[in-house]
Amino acid sequence: MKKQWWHGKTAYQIYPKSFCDSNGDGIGDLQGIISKLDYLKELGADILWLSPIYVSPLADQGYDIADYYRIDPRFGTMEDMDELIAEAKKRDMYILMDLVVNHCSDEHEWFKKACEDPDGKYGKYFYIETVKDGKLPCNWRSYFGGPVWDRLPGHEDKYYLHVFHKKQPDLNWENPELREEIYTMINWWLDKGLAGFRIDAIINIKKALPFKDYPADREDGLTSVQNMLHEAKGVGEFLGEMRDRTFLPHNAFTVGEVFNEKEEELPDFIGDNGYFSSMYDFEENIFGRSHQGWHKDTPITPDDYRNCVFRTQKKIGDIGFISNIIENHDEPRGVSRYIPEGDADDASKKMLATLYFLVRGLPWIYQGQEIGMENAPVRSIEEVDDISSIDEYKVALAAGVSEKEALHLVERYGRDNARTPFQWNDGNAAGFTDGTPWIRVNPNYTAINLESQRHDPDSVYNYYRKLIILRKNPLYSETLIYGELIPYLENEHNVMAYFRRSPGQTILVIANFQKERRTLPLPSPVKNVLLSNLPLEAASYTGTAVSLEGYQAAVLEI
Ligand code: TEU
Ligand code: CA
Repeated sequence: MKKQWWHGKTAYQIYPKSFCDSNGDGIGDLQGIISKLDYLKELGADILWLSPIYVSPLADQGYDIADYYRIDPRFGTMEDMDELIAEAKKRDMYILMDLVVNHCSDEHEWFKKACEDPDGKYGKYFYIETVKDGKLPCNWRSYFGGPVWDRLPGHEDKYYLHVFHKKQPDLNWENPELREEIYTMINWWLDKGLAGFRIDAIINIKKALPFKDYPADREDGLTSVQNMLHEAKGVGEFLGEMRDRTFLPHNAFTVGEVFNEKEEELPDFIGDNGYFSSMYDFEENIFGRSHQGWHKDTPITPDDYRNCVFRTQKKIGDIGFISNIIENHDEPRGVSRYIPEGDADDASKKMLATLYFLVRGLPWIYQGQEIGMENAPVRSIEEVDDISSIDEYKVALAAGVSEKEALHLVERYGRDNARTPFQWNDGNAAGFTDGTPWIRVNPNYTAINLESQRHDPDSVYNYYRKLIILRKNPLYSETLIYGELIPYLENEHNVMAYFRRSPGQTILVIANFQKERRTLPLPSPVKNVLLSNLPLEAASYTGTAVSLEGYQAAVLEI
């Protein structure tokens, strides 16, 4: 694998709507982000990905774009965007935007024109089918519930495809004219100085055609889109064309949101000449998921988490550089998901940080993760914003789950968990806004906020800073960035440990992933303790073993 400029960086995801509100309207915005660039620099973030801020009706919080060339006034202006790019550059930071091109908004000009003339130029930008006797072209289920077909506004017998929300009509990538529109837009943004993109839901752009039913996987007679994706062939033709027409000529950094990739295609996706620079590891995220819905999901244990991480590491090997996360704007907070219920505290949060941050690949921090933000309680479905959660809540109730349990599922898995405002301090709305926040603030903001951690050397925040500094430390960076990852004690219950090995240097990352203390064997004496989330006295590690407190992690040069 060729070395790249970004391999030693730290990446950070900003969900603009919930990051920092600069004008008191309760919605995070670009000027808010600009005002926090020095904070992000202090943390050690280098690459910043912004979730969508384009013009949008926000049916799916901006992942439904109505104008790819304009910033939504709620978030600011194009001048603000240019200022952010310029200010980031001054700080040696890189800005990525979200490339959402599997679909646009039903309020996009293209879709409006398609409704006027379904058989014309713009009708061909979408999948529009004539439906006779009410039989839909296929029985796929939208990711957000219900059929993927809705009637085309103004037409009785025409339906359009949307694998996501009905306000997100799928763009027809089989149409070269549509693809040209996309490439022009991408180049326009890259010419403005963007460092690249995070690429949304991109595996969905290639459908298995012609449309056909797959065996129903629920009582509703519908089937998960993923059953179709397994059969879809040729996505690489589109991805390779997009890379060659846009990313490559700009030497852009790109990271794909890829689910359902085929293992044999990994070199094509993230190899040295891959479609993307990187892609996210979602093994931990999809673990235990059921097509039946959240009420049938299997919660993940520490051993499951470890096995998922190692499965990805084994799969990727030296093919490319995977992007590692514990959460994002679609997922619950990592510390609430991967640490056994009731055990999330500063020590265990730092342990989890150590484990994911030092595996091979590009480490990503999602806004608020660096201060240990947790899932938020849900009192009623009325206070839930996430369309995915609302659908899953209904599915659970329909399956006979009690309302209390259905709400608990939303607390456990809902996307609002990652979208409650960043907790800057213990003031009004956690310092996120001087106004009324668009979404409820996690009531634990008085205990978990940046201000209370920033100057505390033992805080979760400063532990993340130590991790970032360690990974960039020239004494260890070659090993921590490029060193081979070799699992250690991988069948030991509630242990996660791995070597990072480069010629002449071996670093052991070892964690006791449970409350009870334990002593674990060491393969050779400790030369240096590089980091630990709890005090690690010399007496606790001899040549043959190391004693670890509950949820203690240690990074040891051996
Ligand atoms: O998510 C793509 C995706 O895989 C979704 O099916 C995801 O599993 C779902 O959102 C979980 O509820 C991307 C974006 O990250 C997400 O925020 C958008 O809602 C979605 O695409 C549509 O753009
Ligand atoms: Ca605002």
